Amino acid sequence: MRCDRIWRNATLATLAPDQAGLGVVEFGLIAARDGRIIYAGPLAAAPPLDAPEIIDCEGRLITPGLIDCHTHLVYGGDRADEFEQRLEGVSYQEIARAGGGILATVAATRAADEQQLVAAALPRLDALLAEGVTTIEIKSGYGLVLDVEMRQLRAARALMQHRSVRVATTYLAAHALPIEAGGDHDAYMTAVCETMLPAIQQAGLADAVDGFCEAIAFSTASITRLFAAARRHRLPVKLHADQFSNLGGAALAARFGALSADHLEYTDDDGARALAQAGTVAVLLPGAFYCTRERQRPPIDAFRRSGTKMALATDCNPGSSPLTSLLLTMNLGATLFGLTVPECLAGVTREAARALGKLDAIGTIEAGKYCDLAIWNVQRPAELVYRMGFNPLHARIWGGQCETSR
Ligand code: DI6
Ligand code: FE
Repeated sequence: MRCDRIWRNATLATLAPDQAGLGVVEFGLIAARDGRIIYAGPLAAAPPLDAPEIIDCEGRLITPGLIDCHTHLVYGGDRADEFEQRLEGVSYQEIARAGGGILATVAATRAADEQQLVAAALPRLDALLAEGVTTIEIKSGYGLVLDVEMRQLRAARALMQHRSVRVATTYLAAHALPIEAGGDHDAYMTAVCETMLPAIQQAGLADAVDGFCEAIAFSTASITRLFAAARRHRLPVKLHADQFSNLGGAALAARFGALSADHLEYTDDDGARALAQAGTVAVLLPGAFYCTRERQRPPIDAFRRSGTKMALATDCNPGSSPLTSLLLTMNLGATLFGLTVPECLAGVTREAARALGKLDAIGTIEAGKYCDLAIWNVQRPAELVYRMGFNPLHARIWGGQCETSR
């Protein structure tokens, strides 16, 4: 069989769903053609293969390329000043109620043009890519008016012209109520459902729609209107749910067959069961938990009991999670939430792909999928989770193309 490139002499963590645990293959081999995997498995079981380039991995570990399935990577300004206020004892919610928080970033984002948004996002993206990320989800939500929301989404898509990365965009329609709405959530939601969402869908700028269901943001009634509009326009939904209180966000997301419900610190057993039944992925965001010094942990045991799939993401945003490391995110997931090593690794690969509705194309090392890989200078998968602030990436492979080894 002809192919473009072969990686041999590697330990594979394929994450294939039909294999136990991480799907580890010793003495493994991966062959790629036209950007896709055509064989992945034991050397001994490989068909005859013929490639112009054969790479000896010298026993290194290969995982699927990492996927960050929840970020707000594109925004203007920063919120280091609020970080200092929080150190003085002011809470994240107090800052938001006083007109800071998300609205501070909205002002800075509105003041930036598309090029400036791209330029500001690139160093954050590069930090993620340096750790083997090959796909990233990016939300809007810091414009809150049509032209700026579109600008953010276009900037997110433009990142694909600058770097070899797959970007999934999400229209975060209900993030915060803009000041000019004068406190009228209903009128704002009417503008979203009747004007903004249809225009963004028409322009093909969003792969999904998201909202922030919380006392400091939008009620379940508002989110229900948003999700109904998304359904009319055939866009899948996701939800920031149950982060600071239990408004029943998980159950609401499940009712609409959401791709994911994210945060979930205050989700109860019923919410967990609803997610499992709907096949909605629980996206856990330990960076936000850590930065807001939350005490209530998401109900991991209830998720395990109900069979809810769990993903892990950075939530990279300027306020509650200025985090640009998926390796550290795995460590936080293990240490703060008690996730196991296989749960952490599945959370940034297979389950993250599922949370984006892209499991057919990415997230595991299986024939037919894009050849997006991370090659690591480690022997055991646990080494990717237990360290803090250490990056053992050897090479990042995107669409079958090698990037320079370090
Ligand atoms: N994701 C969000 O959208 C908000 N919280 C979270 O975890 C906050 C974003 C922000 O503070 O800018
Ligand atoms: Fe978020």
